[in-house]
Amino acid sequence: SSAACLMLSGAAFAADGMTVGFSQIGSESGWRAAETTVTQNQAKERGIDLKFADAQQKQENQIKAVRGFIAQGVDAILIAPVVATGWDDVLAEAKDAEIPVILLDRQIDAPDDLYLTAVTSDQVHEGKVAGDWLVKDVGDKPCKVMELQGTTGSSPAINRKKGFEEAIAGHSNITIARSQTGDFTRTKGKEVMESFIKAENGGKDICAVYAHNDDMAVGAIQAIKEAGLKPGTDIKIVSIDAVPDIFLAMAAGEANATVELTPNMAGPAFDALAKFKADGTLPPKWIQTESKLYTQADDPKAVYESKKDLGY
Ligand code: GZL
Repeated sequence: SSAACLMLSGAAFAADGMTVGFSQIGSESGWRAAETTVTQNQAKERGIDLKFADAQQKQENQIKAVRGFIAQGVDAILIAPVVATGWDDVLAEAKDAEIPVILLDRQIDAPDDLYLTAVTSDQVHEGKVAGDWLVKDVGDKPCKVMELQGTTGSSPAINRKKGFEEAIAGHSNITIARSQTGDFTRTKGKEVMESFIKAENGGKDICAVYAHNDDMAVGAIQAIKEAGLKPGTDIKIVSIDAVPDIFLAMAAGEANATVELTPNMAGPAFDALAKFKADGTLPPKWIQTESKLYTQADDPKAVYESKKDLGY
């Protein structure tokens, strides 16, 4: 009917010609770089003019960027919030300006009327999947785990820790003996792992590494090898993101498991935005993306090939 096609064209129209500001955290990890690439491609495909701002990991730069987007009068704002707190004021300013805000890949502690929706994975579940894999792998053998946490105060760091601890709670033979932030980067992940190795009898007392993202796991793998130990066999490696390089490590027997995080948060975000702009439909406050466990049994070489050109 004409109403229906008006509606459809309305939806399409709402996406075309929109200007959207995107406050991105930075490029701390391969996954983050892929999210940026995918978001830019999704915007292009939809005729959206994307204004991109890189915050170099600083919340104050994100807040500045959002204020700039409000001043420009953009149609909508995407934010990947580096930490979970401190957003209420700037989001209230966006609300007053009637500019919808969508959160990508991380949640915040703020009233949910301050944003249209949050497109994220279930980060507690990710930690649980990682922990469940280790529980199955070690059985009732004593296992000292080194935890490399994500950025302090970020929702993934808080939630992935929570989920992993839930998984190992009923297994007293598995303990998190040391836990420190590696800020989601390879460099810091390697540095922190070097200190853990020094503190744990040259690494001989370490059974496993749980890294909140693959980039820190890759750094830890380098540190383990430089200490003369075999990652993947002497020390098991489990992490999250499923970036291409973790599959290279798996194919070499140097990593054991990862939980996939799609870099395409923008697709669902732009769909929700187009509908909201077209007919005022309010999306759910949380649009959840899938999580999938990959291990060495999942043809890591083929998975690497399928992911290597996606912008990581
Ligand atoms: C999680 C996302 C995390 C990735 C890291 O949703 O915010 O940030 O797991 C990235 O690789 O740094």
